[in-house]
Amino acid sequence: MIKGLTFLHPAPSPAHFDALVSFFSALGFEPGRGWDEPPRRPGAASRGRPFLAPLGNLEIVDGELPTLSTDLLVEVTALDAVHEAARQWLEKNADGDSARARLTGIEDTHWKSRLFTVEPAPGFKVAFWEHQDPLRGKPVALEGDLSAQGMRFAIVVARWNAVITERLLQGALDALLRSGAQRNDIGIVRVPGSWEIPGAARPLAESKRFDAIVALGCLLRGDTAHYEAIYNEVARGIGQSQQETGVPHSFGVLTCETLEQALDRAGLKSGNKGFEAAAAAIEMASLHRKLAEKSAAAQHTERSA
Ligand code: DLZ
Repeated sequence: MIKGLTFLHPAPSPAHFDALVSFFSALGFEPGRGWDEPPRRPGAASRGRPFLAPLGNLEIVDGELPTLSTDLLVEVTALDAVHEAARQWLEKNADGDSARARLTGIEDTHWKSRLFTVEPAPGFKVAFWEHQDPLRGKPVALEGDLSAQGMRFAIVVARWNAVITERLLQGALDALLRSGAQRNDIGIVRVPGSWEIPGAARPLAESKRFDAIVALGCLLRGDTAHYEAIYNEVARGIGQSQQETGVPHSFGVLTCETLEQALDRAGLKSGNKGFEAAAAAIEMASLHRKLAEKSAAAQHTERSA
């Protein structure tokens, strides 16, 4: 089974290597697992730094090639932002005239795309391009996006283990506000403990005033008698409220062995699960809107047929 393509670029000098690693990092490539080999003969140490792309393809061309003299073609979304990142990188890493000469403007191609080329290290040219149709080559799938503009959310947060749940709440608010929700469109409801979350989430969902509900709590196994029973009931209650009201509910109830683990998941080492729960709520609210629009359009077509 074919797994991927690797394009090897031998850097002619350590400075060239460092420049290219810095350039591709600055442009947002995901770094892969690098390697450093000790010398097998004097002076012959080697190192590699892979940069990953979600897709790659090997293109065999017959006939006239697109008029490009670059070593690598990188397809991107948001070409203007990539161009700006390349400009800034050159500004920092090359002197004025050379920086300008090593970056072209964005131009239209004859293959329905826009493209620019950049030379991050002398002799190595990369072309970045974006197709005019952003959906080209994308599998057709309906999915929610992460804009919360014009949406209303209710956050139900348990007071038990408040040192954790307040951090989850801050993470959730951060995600909602950064995604375009207005502060007045976010309701916060506090309940004594996780056990009570479904009891508040359900009437909030039934009110149909909110596009999604975010549930936040923290159960610590060591400190919680009947931990499994409480957890199961909270999960069941939130799930049931979601299924029976049709309003998306996201699950931001931590279940941890220790306080330290919970702290890690509330903004220290392992992200902030409140932020993640709010992001999931936004995506599902957006998906619900799209599904509703789709079904309204289908009904309209049926009626007029
Ligand atoms: C009672 C209790 C215990 C022991 N542990 C937790 C916990 O770790 N996390 C949590 O959110 N709530 C806990 N609670 C409180 C219950 O969820 C509930 O609020 C009380 O039993 C009152 O009904």
